[in-house]
Amino acid sequence: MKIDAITLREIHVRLRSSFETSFGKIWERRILLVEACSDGLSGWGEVTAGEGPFYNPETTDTSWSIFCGFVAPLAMAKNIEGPGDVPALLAPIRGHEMTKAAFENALWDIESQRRGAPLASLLGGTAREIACGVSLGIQTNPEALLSIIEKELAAGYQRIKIKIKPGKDLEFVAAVRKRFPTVRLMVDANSAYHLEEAAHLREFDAYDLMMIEQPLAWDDIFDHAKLQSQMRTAICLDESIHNASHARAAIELGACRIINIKLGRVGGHSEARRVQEICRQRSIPVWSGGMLETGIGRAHNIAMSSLPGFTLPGDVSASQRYWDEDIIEPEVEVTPKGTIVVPTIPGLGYSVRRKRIEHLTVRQQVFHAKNGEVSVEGAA
Ligand code: OSB
Ligand code: MG
Repeated sequence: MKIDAITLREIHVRLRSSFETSFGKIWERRILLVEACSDGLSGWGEVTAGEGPFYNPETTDTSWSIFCGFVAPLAMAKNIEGPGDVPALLAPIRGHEMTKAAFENALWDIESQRRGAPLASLLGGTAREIACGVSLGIQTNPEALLSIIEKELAAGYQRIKIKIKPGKDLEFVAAVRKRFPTVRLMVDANSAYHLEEAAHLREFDAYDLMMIEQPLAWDDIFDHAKLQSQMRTAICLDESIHNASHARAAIELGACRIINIKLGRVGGHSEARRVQEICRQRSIPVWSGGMLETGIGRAHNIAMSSLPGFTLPGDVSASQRYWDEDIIEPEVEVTPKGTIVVPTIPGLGYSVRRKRIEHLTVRQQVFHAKNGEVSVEGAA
């Protein structure tokens, strides 16, 4: 697989409604897209980093810098067999998983077209549809949250996740449980609590939650194990799991009973499959998280979610919940029973709306490989 060119773009897109987590509120997204070209085929990946270093250390700007300075030059320096070789190729770059994932995933898109096989089956996926849930940002009051939940349940979504933080937690959960006694419900704290608050966190045990996601520090595993031993509700790790060895450590220490796999956070499809496999061998259910992606990142999440072991509804939902107009067509839609049908055509399974992407682009850089030399075009 010879890489002829790579284009890195930054697009600006506005969310249909603001999204608030324990680390802040956002409305406008600055997203990097990677397009790789090989043998006349083009493949796409999305960097899932946030605008600021609040979920993990990566940001749109650090990703731009690492991609241009290190990922693109390494990627074009050597001939690789296929996308499965990318983790080893990029291993000298420590961290920056989301930046590396965008490149590796673009090559999976190409590989899937080259082989004429749908991306999902190329990865080993078998599910024909995936189960969908929604992730709801922190609301001003429980009433506002209840009316949003009513709407999402009417649309068919199979489980509700609500964001929590100290002061905006039990009261909201209690209100939701009272109004919707049987709904599949979970909470996501995005690292807003400390082990010293274990007694407070134990109060969540009264609400029959599927799980509490990432209650403690973003880089912790050990304290989560201590907390899990003190509460009945299953802990699900998100931020703490960057690779398969973290997943193994967390499971063996008893730090979680469920893992949220995010394709960007673990560095791409290859590592996501390894995490999935480790969890499957140990009967730990997994599900796909989301990072407010455009259709390109979403299409990759859908393919990943078709792997065995993705037995719980994920945060992968319809394009319409995020954007007035997505950058793929058709847009991602959810069936009345709350599923997304996994595409069966080669590649991403959706076509990329190049004109729209060009319209949204604020900067781009193109890397060309010619006779073993890399030439660069565009403004940084
Ligand atoms: O923790 O899962 C998270 C969004 C941004 C950063 C972190 C998270 C989220 C979400 C949104 O929960 C999921 C989505 O709808 O894409
Ligand atoms: Mg989370």
